[in-house]
Amino acid sequence: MPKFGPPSSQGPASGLIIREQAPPNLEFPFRDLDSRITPTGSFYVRSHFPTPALTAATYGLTVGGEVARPLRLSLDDLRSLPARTVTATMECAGNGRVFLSPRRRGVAWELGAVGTAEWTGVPLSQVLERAGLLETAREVVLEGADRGHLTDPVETPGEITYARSVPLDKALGDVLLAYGMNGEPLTPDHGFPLRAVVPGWYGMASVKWLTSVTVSARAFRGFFQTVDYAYWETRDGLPPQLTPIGPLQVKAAIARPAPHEEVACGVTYEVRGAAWAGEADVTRVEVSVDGGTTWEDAEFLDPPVRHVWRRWHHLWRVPERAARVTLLARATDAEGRTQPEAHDPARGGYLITHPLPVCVNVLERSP
Ligand SMILES: Nc1nc2c(c(=O)[nH]1)N[C@H]1C(S)=C(S)[C@@H](COP(=O)(O)O)O[C@H]1N2
Ligand SMILES: [Mo]
Repeated sequence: MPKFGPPSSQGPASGLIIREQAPPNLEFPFRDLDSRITPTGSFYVRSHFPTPALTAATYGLTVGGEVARPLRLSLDDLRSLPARTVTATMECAGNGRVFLSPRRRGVAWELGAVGTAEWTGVPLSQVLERAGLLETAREVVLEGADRGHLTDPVETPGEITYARSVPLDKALGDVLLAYGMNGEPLTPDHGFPLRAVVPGWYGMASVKWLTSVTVSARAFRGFFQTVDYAYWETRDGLPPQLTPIGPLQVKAAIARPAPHEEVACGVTYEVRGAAWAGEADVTRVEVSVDGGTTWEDAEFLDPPVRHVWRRWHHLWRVPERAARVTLLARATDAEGRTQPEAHDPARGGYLITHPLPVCVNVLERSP
């Protein structure tokens, strides 16, 4: 494991799709999916506010709330604790939004607001143990150093920070306070010097530029937990309630062919993609090359690893004549959960897990 020095001065690799210049919202061109680990320079960036300028020397993490011993930890303190490296897939809850009709508010992600990295850091449980949880502890609120004044869809009371909570059992389970990404210090856009990584959850929970951990006795109801990153849930005979988004939902995505790619007729084409889920393993991926009428099993290229996507492929006999073809993929997890046929409007612009159509042009002559 290399030493974690200052952040690399290197910006994102060329080739990320700019969805928003400032703050940086950059998409991985999903057709480029090759390795199981996404190189850091190709990893999507989703930021609500400008990247805060933090330095390793002055950085501090405060730990407070329902704890016996509030703490302030420097980066060196954190690096001196026993480290762990975990591989986890992270997906933005709005990934695939551009496929929704009618259009939804939010960044117009196509397929690439998702990636997989090796994260190195300290388990949150270790830090909470040091602080000593009180009986009243129920949630852990993670707060970043980035801030801004929002006016849409509601006006915030001046500047607010980016903050999200995780329930106590998840916080004590596998949440990591990460200072390393793919064997290097975090880059500024990915949260230098410290971020949370909440494996198996949508990306919004993995708070970047983490500066405070507050143990709370009550459910946190901040902006990014209620107004944003929530969906309408109906249960127990009650009217619909806005519920914070949490675990990843099972999903397969097609990397190749890319939408609107031109494919030569009569060839055997290697359809490739990845599939992921929340806490359970993905156990099956099916592909349709006729718009969903018939499905065939794809073959996995990776073994199952908890919280990590599995790449898959499927050999497609492309029609002999010019045609417009719609490909679809759908995954199933070890608990038998699969993807819905259509997007549930109760999910708004999030949790877009119905099979997304990849329409391609089959050409008579090689493109
Ligand atoms: N402090 C802070 N943390 C944040 C965000 C943010 O805007 N500010 N965006 C969240 C969202 S919505 C996602 S999808 C992930 C993206 O992480 P990445 O930019 O490293 O890919 O970070 C999450 N953590
Ligand atoms: Mo996100």
